[in-house]
Amino acid sequence: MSSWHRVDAVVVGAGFAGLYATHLLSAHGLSVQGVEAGQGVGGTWYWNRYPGARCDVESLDYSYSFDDELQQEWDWSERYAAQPEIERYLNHVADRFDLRRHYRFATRVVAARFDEDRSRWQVALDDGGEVQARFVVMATGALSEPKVPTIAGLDEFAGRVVHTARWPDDLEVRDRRVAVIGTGSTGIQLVPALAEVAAHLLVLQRDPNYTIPAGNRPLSPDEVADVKRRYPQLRAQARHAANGNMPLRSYGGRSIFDVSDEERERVWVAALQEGGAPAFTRSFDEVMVPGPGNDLATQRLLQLIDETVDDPAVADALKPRGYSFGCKRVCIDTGYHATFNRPNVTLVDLRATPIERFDATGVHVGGRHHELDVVALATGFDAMTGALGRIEVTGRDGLTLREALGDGLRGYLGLAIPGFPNLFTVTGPGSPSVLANVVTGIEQHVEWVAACIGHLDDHGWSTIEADPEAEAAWLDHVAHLAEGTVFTAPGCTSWYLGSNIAGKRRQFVAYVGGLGTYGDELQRRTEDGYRGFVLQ
Ligand code: N01
Repeated sequence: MSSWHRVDAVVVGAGFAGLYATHLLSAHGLSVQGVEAGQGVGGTWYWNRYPGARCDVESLDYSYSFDDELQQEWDWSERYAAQPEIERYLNHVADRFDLRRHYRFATRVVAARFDEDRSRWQVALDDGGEVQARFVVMATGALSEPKVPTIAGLDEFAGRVVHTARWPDDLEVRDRRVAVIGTGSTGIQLVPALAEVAAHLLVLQRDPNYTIPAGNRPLSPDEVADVKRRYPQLRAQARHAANGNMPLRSYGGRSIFDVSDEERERVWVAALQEGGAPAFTRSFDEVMVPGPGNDLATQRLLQLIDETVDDPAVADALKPRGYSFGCKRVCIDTGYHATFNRPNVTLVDLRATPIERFDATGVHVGGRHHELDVVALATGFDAMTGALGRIEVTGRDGLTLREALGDGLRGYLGLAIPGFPNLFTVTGPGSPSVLANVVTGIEQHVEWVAACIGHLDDHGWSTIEADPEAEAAWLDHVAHLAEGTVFTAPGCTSWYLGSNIAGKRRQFVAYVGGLGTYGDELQRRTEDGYRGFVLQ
């Protein structure tokens, strides 16, 4: 690449958000330079290649809606697609819309500086290349910056240590002695898959999680055809739904206190058999509302552990304590608790016996030494702001994004941060993002960004920037909506609240009011002359 390469827009990332942004902006006649750290497209679905990786939104729903031919021609094989299938899908999308030609792969954006005189971003790449662009679209993902904990002696361990979000293709786990640290959504998927092949699996668990059976299964040709026939209507409904999902099934709509204990149990047995989060979370109106209904749901999921796990002491150790169902992101699983009945799986409750230290050959914990070949860190992410803070972004008056973020969240509508003109965040902090079907949220944001750029051009504006007062009011509104919900209940800690990262302020990351309501709000503010933004 020549020293200065000029384009209209730089798009950072080639996941669902980056690919669609690149497609739509170039379809609108803009020149686009995409930059992606991975060797290929996929984003989350490129990096998270660990055994068992699978989406928890149904595949017919967790896919682009912007092109009807695309959704008609692609056939998903399972109710919940596994990582290789989603990666294949995104490769298909990249080929179909000829998106690779816009990208530099295996390249990172290391810095971006706003040149106030020219109203241009100067974007520096780690291969020495530099790009000058009017717009920067941060399609960097909410959960893309791995959290690697510091654990005594782990750097002395002579075997392989891998984070699940950087799982190497050449890692051999068959017939090996493997330890997993972390039992969130990732660990809960990884553990059953590893147990099938490893000689021995040691699960090092700090906080256990509540989990609901996924009920994954092959999709029948009839149900695929039925959804494809109804796609236009279902996708439109998803855009207005609180969770951004298509109404593939109907749930609940009644109070848990209007039914007998027997009826409640009948509904929950059916929900757990059907599988998937919504069947349970939406079975009754109060399941996800702090109080007695949520308490009953919590008790039912604890009972499920007792029903599944043979050894009562192991069952007890697998039970979450001190927080209720719904506080952390709801996990869905395929045989997670039953895995602990296998003879080759050992659970260590780190709440009772913390890790003493690792050494060259394994780990000392609970007064025992366990020999290991592989340590898998399913320890999560520096969510929402981690990937943004990693890039040296400098906006107006030398303000850096890292300074602007400080110990918390920034962002107006999850789209823009004051002081950083013409820089957009896709599904950023304070938007529904991680609480909704993120593909629906991505389409909503990317389409807004493309229309916004069109508006600037049509009216001769050179920059758009979030107003600090509008941002502060929006973040207050986001925090206010989260108050009194299951996500912020007393005793609750989660990456949703930033509490997995030392030094982060406790602050809920997403807009709880629902994707449809958010979309209406966004539209009103846009039609009201881009209220809350400054156009120059
Ligand atoms: O990460 P997490 P994740 N010592 O932060 C433990 C999405 N996702 O990768 O809770 C010991 O939830 C930590 O313990 P504790 C989804 O949105 C989706 O699992 O801090 N343990 C916890 O158990 C999800 O919510 C899908 O006590 C340590 C775990 O590591 C999000 O990604 C699949 C530790 C981290 O759990 C993140 O999930 C996978 C330490 N020092 C992920 N540090 C699907 O679509 C951390 N832990 C299905």
